[in-house]
Amino acid sequence: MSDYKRILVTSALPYANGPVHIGHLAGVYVPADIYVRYQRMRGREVLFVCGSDEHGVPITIKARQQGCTPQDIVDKYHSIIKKSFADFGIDFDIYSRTSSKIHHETASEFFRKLYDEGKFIEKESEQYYDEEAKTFLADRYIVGTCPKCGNEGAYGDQCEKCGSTLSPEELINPHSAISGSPLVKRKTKHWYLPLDRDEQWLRKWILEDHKEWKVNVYGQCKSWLDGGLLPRAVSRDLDWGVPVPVEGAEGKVLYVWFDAPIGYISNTKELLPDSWEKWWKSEDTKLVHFIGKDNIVFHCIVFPSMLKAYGDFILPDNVPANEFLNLEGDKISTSRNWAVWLNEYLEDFPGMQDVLRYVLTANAPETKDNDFTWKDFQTRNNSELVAIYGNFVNRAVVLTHKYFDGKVPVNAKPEAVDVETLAQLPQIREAIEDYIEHYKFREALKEAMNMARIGNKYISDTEPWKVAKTDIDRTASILYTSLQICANLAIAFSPFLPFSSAKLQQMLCLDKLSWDDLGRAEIMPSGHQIAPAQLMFAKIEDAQIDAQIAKLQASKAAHEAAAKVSAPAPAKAECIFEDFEKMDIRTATVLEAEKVPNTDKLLHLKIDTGLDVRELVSGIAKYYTPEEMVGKQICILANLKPRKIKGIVSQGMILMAEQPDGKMRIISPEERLENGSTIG
Ligand code: B3M
Ligand code: ZN
Repeated sequence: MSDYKRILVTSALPYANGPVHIGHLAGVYVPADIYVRYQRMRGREVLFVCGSDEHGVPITIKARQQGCTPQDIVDKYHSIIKKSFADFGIDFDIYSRTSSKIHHETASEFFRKLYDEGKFIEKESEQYYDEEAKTFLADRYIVGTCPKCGNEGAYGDQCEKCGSTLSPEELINPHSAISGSPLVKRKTKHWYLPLDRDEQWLRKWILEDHKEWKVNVYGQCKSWLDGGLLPRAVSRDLDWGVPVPVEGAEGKVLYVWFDAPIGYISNTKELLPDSWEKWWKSEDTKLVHFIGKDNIVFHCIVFPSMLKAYGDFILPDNVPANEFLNLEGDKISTSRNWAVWLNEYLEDFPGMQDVLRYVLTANAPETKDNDFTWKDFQTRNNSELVAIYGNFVNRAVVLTHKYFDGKVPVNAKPEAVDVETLAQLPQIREAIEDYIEHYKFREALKEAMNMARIGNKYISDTEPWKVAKTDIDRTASILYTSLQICANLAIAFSPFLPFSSAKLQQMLCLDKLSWDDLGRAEIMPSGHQIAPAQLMFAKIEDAQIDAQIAKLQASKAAHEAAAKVSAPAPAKAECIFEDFEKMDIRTATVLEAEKVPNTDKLLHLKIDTGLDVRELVSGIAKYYTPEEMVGKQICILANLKPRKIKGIVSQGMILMAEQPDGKMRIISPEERLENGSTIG
């Protein structure tokens, strides 16, 4: 902190196309909030900026799916996300959004300055185009069959079924997701940020000057830099986003990863129109970006390169990115609904924000991916928060009321054990500070919990309830010491568990918690009145945990059932050529067709097989009307033993292709052949 005057903290702008889940909270927002609360308590000038990221292709896809506008989508999720953050005490100075006017202006001006100064390169490239919908297609808008797993709904960038990363070229039968039409390529012009030109200074700035960055962050940057940087397109052919402010760029917007980080700047500007520049342009501001690991390259390489190209801006001092949090051993996934959504958590565990904050910090994916399990959640609540922290505070406060009318007693008979116990507090303070300054929030929280452990052990060992029978002066000293530890706990936990600290502060009737008091042995003077005990943490019963696990299992089962419906039929047992040869398969043409009365699946057809004219019944009425069938060339199994169906003798069977979900299409030769042509 030494040579900085103020700290600007940003946390990744969540996409406004869904609510936030525990993975977001654990990876980004809780650590950022702990850091900010701590710095504020130390009296430092801090600004904590965030907002919704409201552009990008997935938002437009969701809008299309739901038959509404992208603005409708972002309006909905912006408010859900904003509320979740407020509910969990994530204490932003501003939470704004990138569809705001000020953001559009700021991002647009940013681009324009770089453009005017010739900082971009312009390039024409060939992009996929949908001639029917008259629009260029982002990779997400291209669908086809996955070459790896056969999923027919794979996207041009990824197959969500098997998880493979794809490019549109790899898809089998790629077509537009908008109109279904085949793809054509068209020339289009875009602007690129020539990152290759920045390689030199980026290497020095990161690899030499920021060796202190977290190993996961440093390592990822190093591998990007070692791999060589390429120019990156900063515009897209899309109609949702910040329009490219250049003549002739109609139908083009800034790439979402170009405008989103500028959102940090526009949100600061929105909050502080007159003084935002001191936060972004003066060397004595320390800029820290809290993000998840998938955002590292954008914050460590692309955004710094944009800022440097613009000039005047400071670069981040640190980018403490976290790894991912898994859930019950599985990757958190929105599409599979494998997640704990914050809004749902609060419905099931009202008022228990701090429990989640605690568990997510204690188990934070700081150096590697970590797993959240409901059992661990229950254990940490019951055997740490309830049994240690809550239990200690409760005993100290209840006994103070019992023996001393709720007044901090006089420290009448101190002993070595009290002095030794209190002597540990300043050491813990130092450790917490050191850990937080180095973004090691799990360790810092462990220290705070150790303080509670020390208090709990102290009160158990000294047994003031027993001592009271014979030596009330000694009881007074024990409770005096215990209450001072309680006050220390309220401070130490406050960045991590703000709601519980506020409760404890109220119980102890402390006006304000000040970090400067942490470690002190006489925060509350003798005679200071405290309030009655309140429950700090409640035990979580097995039934509550079982219900959560059942909820997840149900969502997994639903997902698997859905997947089964669309899985291809299993392969049949091997057969020999002679088996196949037995079948007389040939072409035929439908002469007449009508519905079979009183059924909704069957059509009654008269067909010309080249050998004869015959009748058959086929279960295709759901997929073809009689009128559509007349004149169609089909393929039939001609020697199938005749069967009577609804009173009609059906002589043969039409060959159909059936998709896993039941959709059917007739099979016919690529071009019309004579009726009776054999198939084999
Ligand atoms: N919207 C969040 C994400 O990747 C992305 C962050 C932008 S930060 C400028 O989930
Ligand atoms: Zn696949």
